[in-house]
Formats: sequence, structure tokens, C-alpha cells
Amino acid sequence: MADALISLGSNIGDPLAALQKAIDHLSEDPAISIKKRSSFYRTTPVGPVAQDDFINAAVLISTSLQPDALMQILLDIETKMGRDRTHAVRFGPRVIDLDLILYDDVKQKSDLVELPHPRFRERAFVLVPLAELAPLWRVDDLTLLELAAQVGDQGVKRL
Ligand code: PH2
Ligand code: MG
Ligand code: MG
Repeated sequence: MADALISLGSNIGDPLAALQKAIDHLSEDPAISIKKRSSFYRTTPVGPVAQDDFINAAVLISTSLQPDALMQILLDIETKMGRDRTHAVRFGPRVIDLDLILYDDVKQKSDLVELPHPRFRERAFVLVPLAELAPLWRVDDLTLLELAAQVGDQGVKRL
């Protein structure tokens, strides 16, 4: 069994309901057990696209799936929930986004997923929920709490 941290985000329709639905889908998978869910956060959009605020959260799971198989499950849940990647704007609005951020201390770059997530160290909307779930989880030399402190709050507000 491995531990993994998944970041969730949505800014179209009813984002809170979408996050809850995605967590329900995750917990229905027999190979995934949800150990902990973070608070929900309202967050200022990061990136080049002007868009509505996001709701973000994270879950700590335990799983028997390898990283690529887990990532495929996340993509399947996104598709099931109506996400259409064919016309999507990069970094633009989405009904649901499930990102695999950390999987034990695995470092990999496959066609499906890079671990640790290549941009998570810059993003308070990822780090603040992660640090709430697993403050002492170490990535290289730093804990998630230390990484979160480095980026500041960037408009991340707990609901
Ligand atoms: N996701 C993005 C781009 N920008 N900004 C916030 N606040 N939250 C997100 O989840 C987010 C974003 C692309 O994945
Ligand atoms: Mg994604
Ligand atoms: Mg994302």
C-alpha cells in the first residue's frame, strides 16, 4: 500500500458539489481508501486566464494502485463528471480537476503523470490543503508546512 496526496479544484457550475462528488467517486474505488479530507478553500485563480475563483481541497489516500493506474482513475472520474479536454483552454476553467501531487517518495515522469507534480511548490491553492492534511510529509529537504509557508497565502481562504 502507498500513500498519495490528490489536489481537487473546480470553478464551473457548483464547485463544492463537484468536489464532494469527485471524493465520493474516489471512495467507491475498491483500490482506494480515503484517510483524510482537507477543508474546502476559496482561491484566487492562478495563471494567465481571467476566470472565476476556484474551490480547492485535497485528500490523503491509501492505495494499492501504482501511480499511472491511479492517474488513469483520476482522469476517468474527470471524464465521467463531464470534463471535456478536447476544447479546453490550458489553465482555464474546469468542472473538475484531479491532480496527483505526491505518491510516497516516488519520482517519475511517465506519459501519464510526473511525480512530484512539477508545479506544486509554487501554488498555495495546492500547498495549503496539503499542509493541512500532512504537515510533516517531507519532499526532498522540506516539509509541506515549510513549503506552504514559503509561498504565502496567495488569496487562499478557508471556507
Ligand atoms: N487550476 C489551474 C489554473 N489555476 N487556480 C486556482 N486558484 N485553483 C486551481 O485549481 C487552478 C488555478 C489549472 O489546473
Ligand atoms: Mg489536472
Ligand atoms: Mg490542475
